[in-house]
Amino acid sequence: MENLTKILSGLPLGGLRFYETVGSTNDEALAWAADGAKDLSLVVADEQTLGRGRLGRKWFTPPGAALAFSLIIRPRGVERENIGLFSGLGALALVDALEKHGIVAEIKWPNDVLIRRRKSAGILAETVWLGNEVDSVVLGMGVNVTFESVPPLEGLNFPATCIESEGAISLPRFDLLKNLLEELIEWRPRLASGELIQAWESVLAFRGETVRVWEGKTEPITGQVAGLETDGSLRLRLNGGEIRVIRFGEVHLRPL
Ligand code: BT5
Repeated sequence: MENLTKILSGLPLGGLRFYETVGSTNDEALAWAADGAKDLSLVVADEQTLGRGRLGRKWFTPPGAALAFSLIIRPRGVERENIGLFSGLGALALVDALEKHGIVAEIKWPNDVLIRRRKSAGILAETVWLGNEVDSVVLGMGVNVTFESVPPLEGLNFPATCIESEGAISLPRFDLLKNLLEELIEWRPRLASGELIQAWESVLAFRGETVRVWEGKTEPITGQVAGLETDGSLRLRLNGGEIRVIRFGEVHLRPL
């Protein structure tokens, strides 16, 4: 914790809580948000025993191997109408931070960061509502750093990797966290500017390639990844050339 506090000391965090072991940093952050946490309060864990993905899926975070954190954001101004862009903001911040360390990464829509087409990070953004108003967004991110962080093959719905496998043996995870948060804080004022969407689109995985997308339990739609809408929805070009917009929700995307 001392080391982490020191590394993050230059950042304008609202607060910092570190756990050696926790169920889920998102759960801790949701509880803290309900308890009045300030904007940019951060929950970090060394190990998660109940790490969550979307739709109740599990996220694997063994001790000492990964980055697992949740950032509490109190949206203000135009951010309030653009909360759907926060997971893209997190993904882009990670891609930019990795680039600084010479690692090329891409964003698999909607919420994964891939290195060499394998999943190295997942994002779970959860919104706390007060009536019709957004109270806070909890931006949870799990990043695989060392070999031990990569889950066993069985139970994986997409191939996984970690930063260490990609040649960055000497990238300490809390330094990466600092870089990621710096990028995120720098991008945040441009959340709704169109610039973020442009940057996100430029690192979109499978761009121009044919993929299959499942929305809920329906039959998959096949099309080419054409880009993003201004709200972060995915544009898919169908066989006839027509564009189909896929919104966030219960979606899965796979290369063909
Ligand atoms: C995600 O869900 O990718 C979002 C993961 C968010 C995790 C962070 S960690 C900090 C914070 N606290 C939490 O409790 N959660 C957030 P989804 O797209 O549903 O992908 C989940 C699927 O990814 C699982 O069903 C597995 O197949 C696979 N998976 C699980 N752990 C993995 C890992 N460490 N690396 C790669 N794939 C993994």
